[in-house]
Amino acid sequence: MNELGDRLPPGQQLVAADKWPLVGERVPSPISADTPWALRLLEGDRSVRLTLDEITALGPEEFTVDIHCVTRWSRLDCRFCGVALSKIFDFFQPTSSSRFLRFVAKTERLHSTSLLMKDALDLGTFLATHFDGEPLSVEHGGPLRSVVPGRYLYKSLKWLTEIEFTADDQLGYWETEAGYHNVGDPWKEERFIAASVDKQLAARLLATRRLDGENLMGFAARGRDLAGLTAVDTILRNADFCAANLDGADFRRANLSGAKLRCASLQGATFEESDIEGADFCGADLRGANFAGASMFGATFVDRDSGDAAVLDRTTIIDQDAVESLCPLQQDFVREHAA
Ligand SMILES: Nc1nc2c(c(=O)[nH]1)N[C@H]1C(S)=C(S)[C@@H](COP(=O)(O)O)O[C@H]1N2
Ligand SMILES: [Mo]
Repeated sequence: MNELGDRLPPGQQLVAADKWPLVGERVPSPISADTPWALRLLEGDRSVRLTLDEITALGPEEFTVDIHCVTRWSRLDCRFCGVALSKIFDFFQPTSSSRFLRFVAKTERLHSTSLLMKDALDLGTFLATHFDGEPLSVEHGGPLRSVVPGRYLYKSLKWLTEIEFTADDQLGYWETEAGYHNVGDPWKEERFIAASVDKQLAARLLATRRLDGENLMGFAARGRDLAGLTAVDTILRNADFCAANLDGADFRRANLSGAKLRCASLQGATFEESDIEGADFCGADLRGANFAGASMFGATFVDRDSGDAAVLDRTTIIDQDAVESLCPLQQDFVREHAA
């Protein structure tokens, strides 16, 4: 246990006090000045529209909550203002035939996420309109976002425009696209569903060391000798390369979000333009590795508890703004060793 006692879930680290990273979509669909934001509540063929003022009139409250992103950063004591979901329930009175909630965003891809109604209520879900006393900024989901305390932040939807009450669960965007766990309890580290890559395909790919363009979420290659591997444009979310030999590997534009590369040998490997958010490089040998253009929120290089520390030196290339996006402890470590 660390000095934060029981407030930081396993595998999470704190962002700098003044930082709130942006994840996922950055903007809602354009809204015209003459159509004010509205929230549609929907069950079967019954629907009700509420304006922001009507939502606020249901009883505004303050909520101070900790947020935990699946890419391993957390932010404590976030001060929101908004309306409890329970008040929306009291107002709309969904029937007993609905068990799930589907939150839908006003964005181009109609981003959505779903939850059990009971869980949403038990966790104290609310609809936020303000953050730190100011209207919630557009990039963080203003004018209206849902916040589900006690779940990874992908369950908290930016630019909320519809809540549908349904009998059956309909998986959301990240849950289908990224394989994120449909519950997402940070205390149980429910980050990803267990994806399994076809065994024969995996064996063939491991033999040829050519993974380019494949979709290999959760790929298991712990301890393998894969020097010179190519994985350009490969989806390797949550893959396990712990202690593997990946010297000279080519991970350009690969998605290695949440991947485990602990104690891997990665001398001269390239991660240019890749997504390594929440990836674990603790204890990995990163001499000569190139991270130019990589997105690396929440990536870890040193593990304070186990002492596993990546080997970085002046030949390790990491962009300055990528270093700044790391959590403080990781930043200090990378600054001290690289560059
Ligand atoms: N509409 C919408 N909501 C979304 C997302 C998104 O891409 N679109 N991403 C989710 C994810 S994965 C996270 S971690 C949080 C990020 O919120 P933030 O950008 O305010 O930190 O929003 C969640 N809600
Ligand atoms: Mo996320």
